[in-house]
Amino acid sequence: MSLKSVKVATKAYGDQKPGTSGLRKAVKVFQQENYTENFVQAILTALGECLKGSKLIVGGDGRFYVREAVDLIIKIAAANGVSKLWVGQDGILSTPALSALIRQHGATGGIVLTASHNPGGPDHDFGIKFNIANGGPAPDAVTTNIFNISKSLREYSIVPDLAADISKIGTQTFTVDGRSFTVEVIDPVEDYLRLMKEIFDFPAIKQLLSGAQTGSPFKVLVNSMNGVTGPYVDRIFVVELGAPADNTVNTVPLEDFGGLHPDPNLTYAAELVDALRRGDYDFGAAFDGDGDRNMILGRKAFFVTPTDSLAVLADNLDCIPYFRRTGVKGFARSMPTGAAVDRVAVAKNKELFVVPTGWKFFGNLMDAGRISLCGEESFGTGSDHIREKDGVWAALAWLSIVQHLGKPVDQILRDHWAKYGRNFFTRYDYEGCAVEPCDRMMSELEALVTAPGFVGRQLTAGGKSYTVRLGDNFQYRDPIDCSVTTKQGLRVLFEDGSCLVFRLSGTGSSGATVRLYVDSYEADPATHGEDAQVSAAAKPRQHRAFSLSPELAWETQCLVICSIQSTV
Ligand code: G16
Repeated sequence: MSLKSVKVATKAYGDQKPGTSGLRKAVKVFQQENYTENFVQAILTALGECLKGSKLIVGGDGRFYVREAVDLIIKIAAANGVSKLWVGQDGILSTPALSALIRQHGATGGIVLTASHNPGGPDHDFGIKFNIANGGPAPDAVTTNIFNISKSLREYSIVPDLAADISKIGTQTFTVDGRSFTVEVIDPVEDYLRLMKEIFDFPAIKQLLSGAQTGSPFKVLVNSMNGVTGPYVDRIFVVELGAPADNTVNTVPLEDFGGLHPDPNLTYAAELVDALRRGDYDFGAAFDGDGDRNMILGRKAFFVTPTDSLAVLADNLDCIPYFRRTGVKGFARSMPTGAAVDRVAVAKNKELFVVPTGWKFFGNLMDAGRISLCGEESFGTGSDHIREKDGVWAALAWLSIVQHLGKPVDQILRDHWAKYGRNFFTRYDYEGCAVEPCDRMMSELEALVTAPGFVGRQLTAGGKSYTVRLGDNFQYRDPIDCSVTTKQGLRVLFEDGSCLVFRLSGTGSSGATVRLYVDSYEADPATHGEDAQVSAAAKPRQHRAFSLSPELAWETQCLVICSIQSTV
């Protein structure tokens, strides 16, 4: 059947500015007349000369509105001269799997439909993100171009009568305006599984889980939080690695995540924490809605902070066949992430890069062969096997290390701290604030930390003195393309390596979220057994290191608290 595209007049929206990772808004915003259509058209127009004949991967985390969005993308892509789309069956693709598919097929890019760890459902969030040909999130120059196009859009092109069936695996070919247009519906798991089998030693992990290695089974509990990782987890952990079926839970992707907030941390993955505290599991893992974030627990819910996870992985990458083949290059972390990995880099004589928050900043370093591993405090860990962070990969990497070292998770951490010292890392989130007072607070704080005389000030807390080494608003110059990104968060670095960071979140769907990150370093083994994790609801003054006494803590807390009070 021969189909024709039409042009539809539209009015531009002024708010389609992608944040840290794509455009994230309430579902109801995307459901406004032509809102989704406009943004998809802006993404395609931004491809410029690459658009005609381009090939894209499309999929999402299964949340509410993914199916509608996939249908629109197919119709709009066909009208814009895209030649082929690979679409996950039923619109399902984890973010890491989509990144892998872009690279495997040499696609022009991909469109990821997710609001990541934000709740889903008609009254919650949706998101659209564009990934470039290396498989990673589009860099700032691309997203700025998309935003600029969206602001002056007057029409979009669509093939209203094109009906592709995304429920069945197979290829459908259409003739649109005399050109051929193909939609290939693919199994979401198959290619990703093949990649994982190339990276990890599956038979060795299987032996660990079954007990063939030590004489008793190593019991895992994996919680997909009703997000997209369910089909991947069931296939990998149960079918391939032989874990009992009841060791994976919440593995059916649901449009509203079954009411869960699919963010794998101690607060929102409490079900996993409780199960590990009660049960006799050796290992727990949870993933977020789109499968790029991970949380790792050991016996009795021993919590591995993302900061420690990155450092331990860096220290043990040679346990993993992929890195034995490729060699271990450098490491990278986002600026607010605790500095534990820095010490590993020094010990191993590897390059270490500190980039702004956002996975997109790791892409160039990976493409240039400068880093093998990177991570963020926001429960993201990944390697250069793809260009997104990868939750399931992180769990398999940890199991590889446990298998190789023959030690449980908690022992691996204690040994790591004994060797390198320990970074106590905590993050405090102030959500749902009004934008203007938060912006004002950040300006006032910036004036404080960059004032003459701030460097060298002695601050005492918890009986310990900290000397300010640097106060700034973090700026990053990409060592590969030399692009400069400014105003990425306020830093106060101390001479012993401890650090305070303030920044505004770039992933919220409305209002402002203030994040305060505290990283304090302890070399003294007597302190290493202390609990790093203060309740997520705790105020900064409860933190063990930076309590009320020093001027800095007092001033910053007042500013944060005043700003929050002025919003209620
Ligand atoms: C996204 C990015 C991450 C980043 C995080 C920060 O995560 O992909 O690289 O660390 O946002 O979020 P915020 O700006 O709120 O601190 P995700 O998992 O939401 O895509």
